[in-house]
Order: sequence, then C-alpha cells, then structure tokens
Amino acid sequence: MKLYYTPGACSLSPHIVLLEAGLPYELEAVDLATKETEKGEDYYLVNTKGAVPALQLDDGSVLTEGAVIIQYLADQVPEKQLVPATGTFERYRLQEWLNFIAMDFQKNFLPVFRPDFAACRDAAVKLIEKQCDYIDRQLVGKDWLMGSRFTVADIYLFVITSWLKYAEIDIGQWKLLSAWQERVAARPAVQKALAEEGLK
Ligand SMILES: N[C@@H](CCC(=O)N[C@@H](CS)C(=O)NCC(=O)O)C(=O)O
Repeated sequence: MKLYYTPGACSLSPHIVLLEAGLPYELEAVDLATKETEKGEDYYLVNTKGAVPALQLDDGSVLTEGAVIIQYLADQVPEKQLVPATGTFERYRLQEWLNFIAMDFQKNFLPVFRPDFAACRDAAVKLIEKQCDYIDRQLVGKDWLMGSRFTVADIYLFVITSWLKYAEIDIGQWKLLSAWQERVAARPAVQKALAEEGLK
C-alpha cells in the first residue's frame, strides 16, 4: 500500500494508523501548492479531488477521504481493535466521532491556513474553542474518546488538535483534552510517524 501525504496535514492520521496496525506501507509526499508528488507525478491523476490523504492499494485502486481510509486500515487487522466491529452500535459511535472531526472540527481550521479565508478567522477560532469545550466534556471519566479502548478516532482527533497552535489556541485551558493529547503523543506509532514526516 502507498499513502500519499503532506507533512503535518490530515494525512498524518492514516500514517499513524498504518503504524498502529503494523501494516507494510510506502509513503509518497505531495506538494499541495503544485499538486505534484515527490516523484514528479501529477497528483490529480491519483486523486482527482487533489487533496491528501489518498491510499493506493496493491491492486492499484485508490481510496480517498481520511475518515474512510482509517477505518479501512483498521479493519485489515481486527485483532488490534482499532475500531469496533462493523454492524455494532459502537461502530456507529466511532463514526459519529469521525464525522464530527472531519465535517465540523477540521473544516473550521480552513481560515487558519488559507489566506483567502482569513476574513473568517476570528469566527472560526471561536467555533474551534466551543468544539474543544465539547470534546473536553466528552472526556470526563475516559482515557480515550470511545472510553477504555484507544481507536482511530483518537488518532484522527490528535492530528487535528495538533493544529491548535497554528490558531494560537492554548490547549492547556482544557485539562482533560490536553492530558488526552499527551497520552496519544506518547504512543510509539505517533512518534514514529512524526519522525517519518520530518516533524520532530
Ligand atoms: N474530505 C477530505 C479532505 C482532506 C483535506 O482537506 N486535505 C487537505 C490537507 S489536510 C488538502 O489536501 N487540502 C488541499 C486541497 O484540498 O487542495 C478528507 O477528509 O480526507
């Protein structure tokens, strides 16, 4: 399998999942400004949407959308229990988290990173802070988002909360969220992925 990624982008989430899952993979970096891969290929030929992540399977098919890719990877190694089993209510709980992270939380960072959205930055920061309040409340009495079991939702949320610093939002104001972030950061797979992306 090959993961198309950009250092520190949301593609860091499937990168960490690959390591947690112990699956073999190769990486190919994408320059999002030029849409060119590190091998000089036109990235639009891999993912016509032009966004990372994209996962190329060994049969050549390409899967996109981070929230879907991480479930696909976790389902390859059910014994690692990185996702609840398909068809269970818990799986829908996990998807409830993934949908919130992808559709609401992540998207609010657009004005933080994109100059053409900068006019909305203050409003977006307020929304992000409200969402951190919500997540912090959800962590009461829990080690991980889903309770006692670490899942791909923790990995995805970890990547997006690592962007808070670019919004100049101090995660330390949310005690449970910041303690949770430290627990995720301490995992060897997270440290390895950060090193492989040149982020530490
Ligand atoms: N819906 C996609 C969105 C992915 C996304 O927004 N990727 C960003 C990096 S975090 C990107 O590639 N942006 C550049 C672009 O869309 O042109 C997903 O959830 O995987």
